[in-house]
Amino acid sequence: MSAIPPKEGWYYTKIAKEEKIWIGLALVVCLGLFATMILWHVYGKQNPSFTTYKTNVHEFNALYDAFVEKYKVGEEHGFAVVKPDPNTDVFMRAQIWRWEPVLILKKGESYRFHLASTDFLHGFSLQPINMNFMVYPNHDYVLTFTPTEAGEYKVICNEFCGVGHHLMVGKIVVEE
Ligand SMILES: [Cu+2]
Repeated sequence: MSAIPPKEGWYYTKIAKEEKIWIGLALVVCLGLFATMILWHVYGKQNPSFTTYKTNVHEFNALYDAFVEKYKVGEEHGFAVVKPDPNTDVFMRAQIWRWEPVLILKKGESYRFHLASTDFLHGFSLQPINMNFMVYPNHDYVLTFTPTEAGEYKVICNEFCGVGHHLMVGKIVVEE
């Protein structure tokens, strides 16, 4: 409750001309930003479209395990190194505090990526090209992905997820 109540009927007083101009300008800026959001999604390169499916930890882990078993070529620092065939489904799992597996992909080939978290909210951030996706638990984010440059890429988590957040670094290698 206010110690200085406004005058009775203040709500129905007319808006001053200057205030109307400000409201108009603010509306134009809002609509401009809204249009930019759509244009950025279509023409920007950081947030391509993806499809999201409902899943659960059990279901995703089963798909993930089958994927790793089928295409595993080695191990590195306790991570499975997986080299999937082009034009296949690729699974990447986020959990405290790791992105797995280490992926080896072929330049110019297309892959259907599945991203999911099995515990908390994580952020998939592919560096240094700066592609970013939110990864929620119980959701499978599917995007078709064609690496266009060979090299070694880092996958870092860009959503703070606890004490080991800074250690959550995965690896994708793109071969010629
Ligand atoms: Cu994190």
